[in-house]
Amino acid sequence: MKMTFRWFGAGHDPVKLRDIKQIPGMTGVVTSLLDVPAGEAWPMTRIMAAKAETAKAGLEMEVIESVNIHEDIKLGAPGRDEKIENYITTIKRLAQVGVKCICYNMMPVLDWARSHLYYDLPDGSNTMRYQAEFIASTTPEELAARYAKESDTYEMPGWEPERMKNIRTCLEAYAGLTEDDFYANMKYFLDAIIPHAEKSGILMGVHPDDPPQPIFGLPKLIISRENLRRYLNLNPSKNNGLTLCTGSLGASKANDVPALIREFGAEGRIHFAHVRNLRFENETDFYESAHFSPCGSLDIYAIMKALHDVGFNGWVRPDHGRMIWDETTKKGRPGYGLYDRALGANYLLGLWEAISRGGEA
Ligand SMILES: [Mn+2]
Repeated sequence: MKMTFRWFGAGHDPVKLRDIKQIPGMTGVVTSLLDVPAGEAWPMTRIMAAKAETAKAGLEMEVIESVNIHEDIKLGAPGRDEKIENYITTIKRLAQVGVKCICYNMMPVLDWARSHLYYDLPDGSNTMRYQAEFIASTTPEELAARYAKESDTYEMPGWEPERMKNIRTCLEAYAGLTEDDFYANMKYFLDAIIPHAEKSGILMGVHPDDPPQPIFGLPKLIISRENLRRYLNLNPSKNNGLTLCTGSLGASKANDVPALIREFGAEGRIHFAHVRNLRFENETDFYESAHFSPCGSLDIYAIMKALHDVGFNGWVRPDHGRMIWDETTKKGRPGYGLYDRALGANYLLGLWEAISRGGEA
């Protein structure tokens, strides 16, 4: 298991590479080129610059999150072939600089959604929260405006003003799409890219939908054991695998996260893991808690034990954390402060060491 840390890139992240390097056990960053629009090939010069910058800080760049999928691909719209070709070009270029894993998602239109970005907890920290009733009573435009206002320093990936301009057209396009159509479009994409991922030695890890329930009438597919299985079966190559996100899958009470890890991990289909905790407030609502098991509703020990037992040797990153200490007054990227994720990483490493050395005198 390799511990990594998400870093949004110079100019896009208040967290410095040097600070990440100082976290014990940290091997590398999971980064992206946020400003390259979905559907375009990533420029080689930019990829090489990101690689050089992380290498200079003594960190690896083996995992990229995300290379986003253009809506034309998800919708099976005319123009998808060109975007798929560009995706293949990006895969090949990333492989050239030593990238080994690409995380992406198939969420329609919106990458993720929360009702609150900075929800105050009684201890003075703040965190992201999901309230189904709030989401149901608002519109994507209102939510985007709220995110922009609350988080005025950084654009939220998936909620960029540019994307919001076309939101109505996108929502309407999905209204005519059946679940079978959606899977057929995903298969078309996978069958095109996976042979190239195999040749390039790139492991593709689809991230589950977050949250695991339909919002704004959009279909949500990658949310359950059955659908994860269906997605993997679309293309049986081992390179077609999962980014196992405990917080996304765990936000549905129907999912037994350690059992999912044991099932898909034993088949070698989990390439990358996001580990975070959340606390349920009722059947659907939750806030993102500290990683330590007693702080939330997920059993993080059982999750790390399952990863260990299936011989997981991919990358882990602590997923979202709270804003704590002096970060509560600065508007960092919601979920992506330095401190709580650093604490989380070392908690996960501590569990891993104890599990690995279990039984030693
Ligand atoms: Mn995640």
